[in-house]
Amino acid sequence: MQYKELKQFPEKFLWGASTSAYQVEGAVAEDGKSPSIIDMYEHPKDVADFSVASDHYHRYREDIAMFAEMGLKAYRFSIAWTRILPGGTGEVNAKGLEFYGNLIRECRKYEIEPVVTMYHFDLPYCLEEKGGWLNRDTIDAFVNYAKVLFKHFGGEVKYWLTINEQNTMILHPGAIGLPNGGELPSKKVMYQQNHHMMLAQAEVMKLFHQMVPGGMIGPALNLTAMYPATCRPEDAIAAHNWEVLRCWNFADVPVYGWYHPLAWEYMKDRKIAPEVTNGDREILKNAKPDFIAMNYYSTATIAASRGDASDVAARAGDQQIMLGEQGVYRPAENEYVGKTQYGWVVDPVGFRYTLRKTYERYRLPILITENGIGAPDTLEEDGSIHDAYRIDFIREHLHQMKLAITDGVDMLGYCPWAAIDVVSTHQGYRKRYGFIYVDRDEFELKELKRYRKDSFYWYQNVIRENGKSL
Ligand code: BGP
Repeated sequence: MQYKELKQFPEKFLWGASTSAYQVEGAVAEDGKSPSIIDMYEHPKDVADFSVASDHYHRYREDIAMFAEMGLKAYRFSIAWTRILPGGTGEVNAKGLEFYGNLIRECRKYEIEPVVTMYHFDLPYCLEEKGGWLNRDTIDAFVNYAKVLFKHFGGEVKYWLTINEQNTMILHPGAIGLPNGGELPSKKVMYQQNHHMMLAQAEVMKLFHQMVPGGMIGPALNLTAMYPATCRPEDAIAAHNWEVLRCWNFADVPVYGWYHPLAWEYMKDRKIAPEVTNGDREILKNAKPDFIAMNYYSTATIAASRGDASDVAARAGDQQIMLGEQGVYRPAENEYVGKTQYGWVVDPVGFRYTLRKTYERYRLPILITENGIGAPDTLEEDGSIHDAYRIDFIREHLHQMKLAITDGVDMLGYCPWAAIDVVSTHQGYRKRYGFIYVDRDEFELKELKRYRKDSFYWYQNVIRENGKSL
């Protein structure tokens, strides 16, 4: 659709930026925090671990002052479950409450809306030892954790995200690492874990609406529209297969209260459907999100399966690299889009396409909770960082978002990845995303000084003019 005039961004649009606890905070063993599964990973030897990260735990005041200078209206961060409840459940750690209370108040001081992710990959390790998400007790533990958060912060935080990228955790378990020496669980096990996460999420959304009237809560999913590799009907079916299994199956459950019908049949056929206990359907039916949070990085292009082992790529993938599945789909190349140096497809038009599809399916407002480009930025001698590629990337995505708004998609805000440089799970500090540069190398911490990148000033201007000239 072409328009004579584009709509403008809404008045109260949440111009923000994101981080997650384990990637930004550091201080992994301070003030009573217990280890999470992330802390127990075997990291690739050439990648920094997360023990100091960007030292946000000690420097959040300085960081939030810079976010305020950039003009952020929202800051999306995650709370580390292991700081609040070091035992996973049970005793509350006052120091943990104090840290996030301070962080929230610091945001409020500058009229920055805190957007809180309750769980961003970092399950308490003590719960993992008891079976993690395969153990139904973890559902109760998550609900109990949520109760603590809503009680203490429900009055000060309006926007909440339940679980970050449940679809990445389930479909690309290796992409976020595994506990020490861990082996990849079977699909049957993964879909059972998924079911328990879904139940936990539903219970938490219901609880939230009782405890935080006027607040808004939703799942944060990694959504990626799929293109068929050609107009061959079999390619279109394969693209649909994978879009359903990778994306819609994870959003249908919180919104409609049950699995996507195609995904359910797929799981049953392969004997990987979860065991459903009496009462589970009720729990899923009785909860609803207020919005959909979307992490968008790329689209993917999909061809029909050949039905043999060649459908599955030999290399290990990450969350944006599609691997293929025999009898379901195989990944294909798309000559119309670019790629980052890490092989992630760059597709701003695909962003509009994904927004349209998501809104069409769910008719709920959408909050972008991640979008961005990873690159090895260079700190110049004069303290500048010329990240024109990041400005181009975000500008083009924002323009497409404006078109989506004009198409009629209800957008709440845009929180790209990342507010400040954070550790990338696979590439450490060699792959940066922030508007603010953190001066540290993979293993040399230096002074962790902060520098404003060119994109910092550019985004500041976008926010100042509420995206008018995009
Ligand atoms: C998303 C995760 C983020 C972040 C981002 C960039 O999937 O939710 O936590 O890691 O991807 O990923 P990477 O650092 O692997 O480039």
